[in-house]
Amino acid sequence: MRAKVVTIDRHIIDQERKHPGASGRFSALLYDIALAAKLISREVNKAGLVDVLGKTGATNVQGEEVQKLDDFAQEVIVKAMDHAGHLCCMVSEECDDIIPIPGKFETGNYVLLFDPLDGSSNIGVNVSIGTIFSIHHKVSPGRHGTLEDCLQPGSRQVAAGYIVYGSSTMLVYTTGKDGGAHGFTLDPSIGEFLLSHPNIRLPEPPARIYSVNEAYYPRWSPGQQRLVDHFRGMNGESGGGYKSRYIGSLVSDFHRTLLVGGLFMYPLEKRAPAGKLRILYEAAPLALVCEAAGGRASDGARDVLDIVPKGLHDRTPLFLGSRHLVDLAEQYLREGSES
Ligand code: P6P
Repeated sequence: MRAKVVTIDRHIIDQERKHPGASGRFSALLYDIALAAKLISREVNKAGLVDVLGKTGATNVQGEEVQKLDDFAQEVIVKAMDHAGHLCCMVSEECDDIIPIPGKFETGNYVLLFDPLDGSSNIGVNVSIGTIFSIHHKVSPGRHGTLEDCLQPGSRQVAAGYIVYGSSTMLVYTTGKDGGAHGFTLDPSIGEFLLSHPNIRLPEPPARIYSVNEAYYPRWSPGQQRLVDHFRGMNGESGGGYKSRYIGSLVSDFHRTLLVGGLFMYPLEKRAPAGKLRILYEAAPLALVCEAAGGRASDGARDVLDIVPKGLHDRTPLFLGSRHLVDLAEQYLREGSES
């Protein structure tokens, strides 16, 4: 029997109906994110055809060269989200400080935190890239968002998700553990995100895949080295039989992990003592999606969702994926620190 066609708008309305008294503001916020995703997808998918490649010469807070598509994605999201009255402020990887809602627009009770185009160094070589978003409730008094509204633990997110611009454009979102994680594939011929992956669950048993940049092996902790030795089946370790898959684009590496299982790692290392990936708009939103799909997300010692960041661009080590593999990583790191 043919599966029914469910657009993301229909899905959001159905989800909203499960929350009597919902204002509809939150649903409208998700529609606007889907709209921004369609606009970014259109540009990303023709990047090689028009002069959108190349660098603007500017650098962002991370000191990374900003590619023109980064600028475009940043601008699309801000302009799609700043005037609808849902938000009290925004936070972006591309901006040092909080992005306020212009005084001429109505403000709302949500905070949007996002990485407009993660993995942008891959744009020029046609490797999949992505947008990551996180939504919190406003907690401070007054109309405008403050640091207090932004620096919240990931466990308080009301929704989170990502868009991966790959062989197809997919949007995956969750409204938290009980809401499940759902994937929508963009049909560019009608400009609609259609439900293609309802209730995503990390498979058990997971694929025997570990994902990490092994070039940093010499700079890892002893526990991290022994963990990867285990996956490689070295030194008579009981492990082995794993494959290594590392794209170097967080959204792509996570999306594969979410669909087939395995373990994605970006551990700390001597040159990145706090890790590389940012808490608010990378680790925490992907952690919410991962946990909603039955997986786990850790910084190597504790749940990512419990971390309370001190700064907008704070970083964390990240272990994301199949529950028992994240547990195993914590075990090796704990034993490594005790030896
Ligand atoms: P490395 C891309 O620049 C990014 O922020 C993530 O998308 C990706 O997971 C990571 O950096 C790759 O970092 O050090 O392995 O090149």
